[in-house]
Amino acid sequence: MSLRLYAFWKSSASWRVRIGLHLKQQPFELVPVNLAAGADQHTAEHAARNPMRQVPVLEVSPGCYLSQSMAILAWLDKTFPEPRLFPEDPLWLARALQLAETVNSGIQPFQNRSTVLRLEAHGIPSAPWVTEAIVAGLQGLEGAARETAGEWLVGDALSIAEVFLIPQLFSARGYGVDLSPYPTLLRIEEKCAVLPAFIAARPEVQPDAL
Ligand SMILES: N[C@@H](CCC(=O)N[C@@H](CS)C(=O)NCC(=O)O)C(=O)O
Repeated sequence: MSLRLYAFWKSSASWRVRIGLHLKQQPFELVPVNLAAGADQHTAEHAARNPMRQVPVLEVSPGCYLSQSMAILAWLDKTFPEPRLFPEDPLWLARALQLAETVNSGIQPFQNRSTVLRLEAHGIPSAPWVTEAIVAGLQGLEGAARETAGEWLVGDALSIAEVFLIPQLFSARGYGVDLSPYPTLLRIEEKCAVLPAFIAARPEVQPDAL
């Protein structure tokens, strides 16, 4: 199967999918979509792949495009079951989704480039607003993780919770957020940092890194 990933090196949602692909050891062709200077996400070609004009998009067969990192990761997990990222047990699955969704719907949309541009178009300085949203989200995430974590964020197995956590911590640092109040999240980040799949997915080693 030949997979093609449309992504931007700095995009946290693209980063999640890169982690998933590397964990599943699936080779893929990377097609950079420059969200910054080129605003490539707004071209007609990209809008045809994803009407939301966002990355990531995974082309799973010629002309068959998946968007939304959670949906892409769910497809990957069903298609390439090892290592499992969506726990089988209903309660553990709900816990993993709870943590991943805290990032996906509770933090990242507030820091997204289009949100920042919209705030600024309305004359609202974006940085303090985004930072507040990140801090509130990380507090929620740390609180939940203290309940669910074992060796990893959800019990003793790596899951989508880590896949969503790692890019979010990087974005938080970009906004100068103090991460010391989140020891559980930092402990897990340290464990992920030495795994080859997480290393290969880092933004600075992507071919389109500026
Ligand atoms: N929930 C979506 C979020 C996708 C998203 O927000 N992508 C950002 C980059 S991280 C994007 O493409 N932004 C384009 C823009 O803001 O113009 C997912 O998980 O895939």
